[in-house]
Amino acid sequence: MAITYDKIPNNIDLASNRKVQKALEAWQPDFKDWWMEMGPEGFQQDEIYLRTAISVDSSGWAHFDYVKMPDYRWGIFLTPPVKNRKIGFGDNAEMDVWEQVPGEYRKELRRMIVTQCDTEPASVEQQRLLGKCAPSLYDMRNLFQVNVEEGRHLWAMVHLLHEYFGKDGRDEADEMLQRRSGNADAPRILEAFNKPVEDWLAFFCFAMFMDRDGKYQLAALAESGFDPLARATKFMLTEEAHHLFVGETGVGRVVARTAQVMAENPDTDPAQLGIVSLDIIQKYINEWYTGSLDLFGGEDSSNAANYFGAGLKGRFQEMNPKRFTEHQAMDECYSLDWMEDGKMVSHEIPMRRAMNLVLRDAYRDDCERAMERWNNSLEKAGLDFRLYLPSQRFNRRIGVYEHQPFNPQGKMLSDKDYKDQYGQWIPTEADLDYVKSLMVQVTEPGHFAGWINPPAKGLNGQDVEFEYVKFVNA
Ligand code: BYC
Ligand code: FE
Ligand code: FE
Repeated sequence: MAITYDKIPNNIDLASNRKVQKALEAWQPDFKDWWMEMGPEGFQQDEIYLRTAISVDSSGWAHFDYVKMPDYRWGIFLTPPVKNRKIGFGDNAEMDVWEQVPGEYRKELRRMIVTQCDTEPASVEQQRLLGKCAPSLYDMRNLFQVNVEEGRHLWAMVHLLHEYFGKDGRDEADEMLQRRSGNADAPRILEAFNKPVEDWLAFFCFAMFMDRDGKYQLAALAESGFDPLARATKFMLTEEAHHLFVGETGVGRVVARTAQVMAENPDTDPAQLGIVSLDIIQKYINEWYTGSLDLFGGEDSSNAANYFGAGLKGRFQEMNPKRFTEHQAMDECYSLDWMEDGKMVSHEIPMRRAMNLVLRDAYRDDCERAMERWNNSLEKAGLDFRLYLPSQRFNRRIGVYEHQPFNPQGKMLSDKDYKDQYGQWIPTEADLDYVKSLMVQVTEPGHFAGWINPPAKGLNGQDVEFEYVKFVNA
């Protein structure tokens, strides 16, 4: 499917749909204003080595060149339609997929699309100051790549709102540019998208854990019986893979650096060595991983059951027969323990109501795999320390464990013990200040801040020493 480069790059033949084209063209200047106000601060005139989608087939969608961020071609790209596609699961299974919003599920679809959409600009807002303390040009470029693509994901979802939800959709699209991460009066919808990402370890954890939640949510929506949503999210996933790479290898490079320096200086305090201690890295993992668990919603959820039953949101790789051969999920249960009347009680959740959990389990397994990789570098350095994912009960703000004093091992403590020990598990002000003190901007090509290793190789076949960002005033 060819992409046309009119005012709004697209592969949906926008020119033949004048009404939607006009609505989106009216939205575009507001998007650009938002980008200049809330996008990466201070680098809008610089030349960034970015990839841009120029076609949607797997071979040619990523075109690399120097681009000023405001000139990035944000556009609307859907994966090609699958002929005669049928709804794969739930009560409407085997019916033709919907090309228009089915009236009976309009509210649910609108809500899911709005929630998904809102996270995309939110993340750009959260990360807007990080360029100023990027540990290398390579990393700075990756940050900006992630940012422009999240901007494009906003476009992808706004297109759905404009094309399929009429006036309501246009109003929702306008509000996307009015809410602000962390703003008391008009915050972003999901709580975790309201805290600023203030240092690069937090950014790497964000891309590792939050963007990975995004991957699983998008994958669940890519199974949707509402075909335009499935096709939009499928293409977003191809871009998302790089964000996860940035997060996983980013944390991995910090872990490897710490391991290496500690192995060389076994008796020195990491703070004297200008590296992030493994304790602090574990605290960051605790904070961002538990925050990401909340993004899956409650463990026992009637919303999730409705979405699955209607065929709107599936499981991860729902149609992969190696994962699922049965697409009704009617007769099984998911057992889970939680507190009731002061005791841990085993509960049987009907499987459809446990769909947030089922999706989250696939996510957790994916995170465990990354954890093993990071631990490999600790093992190689001869260190005994191992990083781990905390219990699902720890530090939760949503669901059956919310606001209960469980420790990272999942054991319930007294409120006092919990409060006293919290700073051993979650970064304290002092930890955050220390990590911030390490953040210095490094702009010499091929050079890296001392707290992080260089990557194994450069991007798109370029050397690590490549000039990934060219400053106009340099
Ligand atoms: N914060 O039935 P429940 C991404 C509310 S990230 C605040 O348990 P449900 C990205 C809920 O609204 C992926 N409120 O949950 C990453 C409900 O309210 P009502 C974003 C929350 O609905 C990095 C009540 O609690 N995509 O793409 O099954 C960079 C009970 O809810 C939260 C999506 O989220 C929360 N965390 O699941 C850039 C996909 N959780 O009805 C981008 C679309 C729940 O009582 N969204 N509540 O008023 C969804 O599928 C669902 O809305 C959720 C929640 C999975 C988020
Ligand atoms: Fe995204
Ligand atoms: Fe992302």
